[in-house]
Amino acid sequence: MTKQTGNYSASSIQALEGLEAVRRRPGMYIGSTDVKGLHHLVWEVVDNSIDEHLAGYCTHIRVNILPDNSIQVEDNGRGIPVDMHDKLQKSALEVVMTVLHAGGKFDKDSYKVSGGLHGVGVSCVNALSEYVRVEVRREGRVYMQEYQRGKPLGEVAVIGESSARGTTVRFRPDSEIFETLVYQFDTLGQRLRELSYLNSGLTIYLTDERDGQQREEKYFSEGGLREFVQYIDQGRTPLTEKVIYISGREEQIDVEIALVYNTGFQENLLAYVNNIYTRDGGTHVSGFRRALARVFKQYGDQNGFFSKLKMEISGEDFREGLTGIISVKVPEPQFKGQTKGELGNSEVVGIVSRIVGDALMAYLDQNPKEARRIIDKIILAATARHAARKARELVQRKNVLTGGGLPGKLADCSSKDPGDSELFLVEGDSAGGTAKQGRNRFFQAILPLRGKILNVEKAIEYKIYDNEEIKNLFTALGVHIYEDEEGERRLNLDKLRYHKIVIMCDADVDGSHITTLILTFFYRYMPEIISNGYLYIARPPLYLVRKGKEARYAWNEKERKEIVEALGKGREDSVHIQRYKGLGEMNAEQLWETTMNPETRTLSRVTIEDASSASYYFSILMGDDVPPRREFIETHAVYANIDI
Ligand code: 0RA
Repeated sequence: MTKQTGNYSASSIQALEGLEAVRRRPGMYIGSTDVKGLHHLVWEVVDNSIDEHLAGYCTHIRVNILPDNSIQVEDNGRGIPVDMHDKLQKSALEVVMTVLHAGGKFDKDSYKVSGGLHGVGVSCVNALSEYVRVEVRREGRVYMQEYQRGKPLGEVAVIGESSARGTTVRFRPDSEIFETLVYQFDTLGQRLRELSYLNSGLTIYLTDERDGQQREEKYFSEGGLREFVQYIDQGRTPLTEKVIYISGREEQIDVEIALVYNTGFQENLLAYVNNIYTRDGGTHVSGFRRALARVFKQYGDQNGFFSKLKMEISGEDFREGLTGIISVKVPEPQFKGQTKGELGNSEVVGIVSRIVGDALMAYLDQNPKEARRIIDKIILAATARHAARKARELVQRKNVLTGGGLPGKLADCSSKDPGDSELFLVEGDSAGGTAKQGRNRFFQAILPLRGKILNVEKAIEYKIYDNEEIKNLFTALGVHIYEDEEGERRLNLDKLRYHKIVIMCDADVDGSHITTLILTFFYRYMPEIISNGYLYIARPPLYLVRKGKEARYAWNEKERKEIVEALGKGREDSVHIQRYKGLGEMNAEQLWETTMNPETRTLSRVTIEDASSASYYFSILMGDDVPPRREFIETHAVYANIDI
């Protein structure tokens, strides 16, 4: 990155809004007040330190989880300015900390935009914290100010001298605001590792100082994206030795890309804009795909490699077994879409496409052996896609011939109106049996799924249609896949038989693993089911609390405590508490009452965002070492927040 010129002074800070608004509607600023929002506070502060790195000033960041779940972020950047603010007659430090959007980030000339998605500023963190202490080392001195719920506890004070530079922000999230105050080391570590790959040369430490949980990790990457792509692809077999690395800059937009091809069949593209993961891609991804297809097509044609191929090649064929990281830095990013996970800036398509096109063509010319291997893989992909189409058509035609016979394992409902009908996908035959007894057979159908269904992230498409469970799913749902004019796979929903499809698995690690597998399947092969809002996750209760004849269910710790309070006057030993580990521990009546009855159950609707996270974690974690993956899935089991 180039160093920013243009001196920053207090006068370029614009005062916009008070912090009261943030406390009144925290969700508007940090998304939510659950565990995700809690972690968002850390990203707000760390983003500022990363900005300092991007501007060429910061080399080290330390993030500490303190014993009381406070967070401390320390960097060696320039330090927040401390000069007097002309209009407000206050120290710039106080303005940055207490005025919303005063980070100077609205002022393009004086500050590099890093976030765009986050980027609500450290003042938000201040507003949502019980206590904040900020220390600035700048121009030989150490400055300090403290705050309570956003309000200064005193003036900015000089508390010492130092030749070092930088900022230290310590904050304790407000228990009046957040539903949980407990930080997760792994969540912080995952993102900080990602940030170290995206910002090579930057050293980040994460330290847990909580009682009994003391540990420290260091994240540093010399090779940046080259190492990141290898990290993600570990556990897969590479097709070529070297990572293909591309970088360039045009019209103030930096483009950096690292690619490897493996012998697998999935495309794994992670795309970032200003260090933020863009789950829905956007113009940077379009530009990349366009160049990839164009260059390989041209190279293959010029060398006559495609001459024997009978079928046409589609865009997807160039990306089978491709793992890639795309990172662009855009001064004024525009994010689109419902979750703002898609880059909208149209000028980026051409820029990325040109940079990738030139670099890739040069790579192919200089590495004919690798080029040939990738071309062979593309030919194989095109051939396999045709085989998959045949296999699919075979399965789908068979259904038509047998009069659309439904799978034997399906206990169908009697209603034929999809709008009323629900299909429960139940883990295992035994829970499936209980669900069959407990259901309302008029509108609820049960399809038991055996154990772990095929891990579709690792399977080639035509094999999918050999899999009994998956065939059953297609026929039970009444949907079929076809290819549109551009050769992209689409799902025909005209004959969809249920408008609620409910994944019902145990509330334990294996259960969430299976849920994640099923989500990934829908995400990869039936995204239309998710985007139409037809996919749900059932939420079985975690506890049954009993006292005499009275029995109540609890879905979380808080409810359990409330029930113990109500039934047993707060004494755990005066009530009987049963912890449900699996659906199998409930009888049919209990399962109906807690998990299936529309009047009393809790269902979470799955969003594309949930499913794409499931798939993202799989793509990162589907190496061959099972234990860390299990642990991760346990802490990150994906559930939507919408209760219905
Ligand atoms: C406003 C302006 C400048 C830097 C910062 C804020 C800043 C904020 C944070 C928060 C954590 N670490 C930080 N480091 C810097 C620009 C400073 C200048 O031009 O001298």
